[in-house]
Amino acid sequence: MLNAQRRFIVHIDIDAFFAAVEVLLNPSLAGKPVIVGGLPHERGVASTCSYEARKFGVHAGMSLRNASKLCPHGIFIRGNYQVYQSFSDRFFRILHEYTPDVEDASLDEAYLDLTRCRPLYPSFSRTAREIKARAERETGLKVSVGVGPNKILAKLATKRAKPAGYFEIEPGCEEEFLRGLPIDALPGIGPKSQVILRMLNIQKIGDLWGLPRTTLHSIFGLGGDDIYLQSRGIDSRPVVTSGIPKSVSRETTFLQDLWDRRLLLAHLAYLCDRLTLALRQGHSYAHIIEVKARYSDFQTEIRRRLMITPRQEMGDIYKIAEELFLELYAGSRLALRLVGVKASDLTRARPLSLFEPYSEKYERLGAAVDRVREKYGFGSVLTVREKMLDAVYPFERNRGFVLKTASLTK
Ligand code: DCP
Ligand code: CA
Repeated sequence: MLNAQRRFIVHIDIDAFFAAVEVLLNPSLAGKPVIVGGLPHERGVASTCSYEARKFGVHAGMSLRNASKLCPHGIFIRGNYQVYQSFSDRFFRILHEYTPDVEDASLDEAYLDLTRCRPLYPSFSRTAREIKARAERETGLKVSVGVGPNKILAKLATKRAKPAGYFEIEPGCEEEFLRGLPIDALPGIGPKSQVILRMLNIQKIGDLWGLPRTTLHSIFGLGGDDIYLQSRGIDSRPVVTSGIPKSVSRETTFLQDLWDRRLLLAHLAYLCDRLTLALRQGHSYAHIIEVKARYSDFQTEIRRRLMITPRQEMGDIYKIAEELFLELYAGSRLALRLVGVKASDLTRARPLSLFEPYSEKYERLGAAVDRVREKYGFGSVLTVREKMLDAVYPFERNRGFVLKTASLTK
């Protein structure tokens, strides 16, 4: 019966992520030692580096100065987080097509639990290989994939698979797989514990199996129990899908306080556009839309609307935001210094309404807009209203308008 309960966990991780993106964007870097994080003379550390640079001993977290000593001919790049984020988004979007049970362990690393999807996939192994192939084809980056019956074994399998490989721990092969690995492969064994274990002449995971749980417990306390379980490849942690955020908001302060209604609405439209992009990315719909305005005297006012039918579509959300804004702004004698829009009471449920037949039309439209933007940049699809901002803000092809509050153009 053990096999019936055996889970099929896939761990997937992009190789040399930031560096690989830089190589993809500038193919002349291929095969060269690339170090991302800053220029050689700058303070700070390397975020990562290509495998070619690793041969010189460079690694993530090393100071740029040391990295440039070890690898004087390395190509140093400051890096662009926003670009990496967009590759990460694309990566996760692909993974979510295979199962809802996706845990994002970091920007470039995920666990997938395919167990629930048995009816969809006659061969889990084939599916896991297909996920790898698709992620590589559609991001242009190399990934490594490890497969096992739980998270720890899947992650260790990925380590074995690197670079660019696939490694699956077959049922019954767990012991053989673990036996020869060094103890520092286990995430639960910190540097201090390693020193103690080495003094006991324990180098390999297999060497740990000779120690009774009570012994490990008496040396390391609760950590010892964990080492006992980890060394045997026992891990019952579920794959945890990231929770839906409580709300998403976008706001901006203006370069100068504003009176002009049309220009204020242009800002509002642009913020709604950014907001609905986030909703689509999070596969969420909002039950509450809220508009915030701050006057030149710093007084802040908020208007909100509850919708029984949750919304995600730009046109709908802008219309509501505009109504709320005009209500709020009507008769104001003061200029505004900030405007913002917030979506809350988020849900992943597909909206159903008694009065309007549910249609996927808007979702398809949103997805089409996203595809165009992915290719040609956020600014490639803007409404006439949003385009008014052209006169006010610098425009970047990928990011769209660069508003005053930079983080909000994310
Ligand atoms: N990162 C960072 N600072 C660190 C470690 C990592 O900014 N100290 C960033 C840069 C990496 C990305 O996170 O590209 C992913 O981290 P990984 O540990 O997965 O390392 P890489 O993807 O670079 O290499 P590997 O092939 O070993 O996974
Ligand atoms: Ca990685």
